[in-house]
Amino acid sequence: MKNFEREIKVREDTKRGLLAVFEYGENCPFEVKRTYCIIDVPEGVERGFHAHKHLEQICVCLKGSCEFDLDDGKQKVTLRLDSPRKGIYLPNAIWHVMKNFSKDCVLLVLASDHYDENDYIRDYDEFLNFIKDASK
Ligand code: T46
Repeated sequence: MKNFEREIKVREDTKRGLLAVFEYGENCPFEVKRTYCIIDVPEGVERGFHAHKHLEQICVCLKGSCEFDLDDGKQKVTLRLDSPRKGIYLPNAIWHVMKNFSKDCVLLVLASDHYDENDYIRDYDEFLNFIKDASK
């Protein structure tokens, strides 16, 4: 299983607070074409349930916490995000579910490309076939 966890570069002092940096070639392996935020997720709601054909993303909880179930078709892992110092690098072809959002969770996502619904695989069996075809 790949290592999805990434350390986010922060500049912090007690007088002025924290500044988190995402920099292409440093801690972000792609040029960012889109960013979006997920906030105010009601208790118990789970999101995701898809994989991307090509898209790469970095996910960071700027506030609060949430968990990611990650599945590469062979192995599964659950990672918790609870600090702006920690990120998840989400490459393509990883089935992901986001869950256990805290009430105050602000999830920031940096994406390598524009929004394209055709890049989503929203059916798990289709995802497994995609993985199989990609490894041929
Ligand atoms: C992902 C995880 C981590 C847009 O119109 N533009 C956008 O940039 C995005 C991200 C979504 N949308 C639309 C598509 C849906 O009608 O917003 C609606 C909600 O999207 P979705 O149900 O895909 O949201 P999540 O939270 O399940 O997944 C999101 C991203 O869509 C996805 O790429 O990897 O966060």
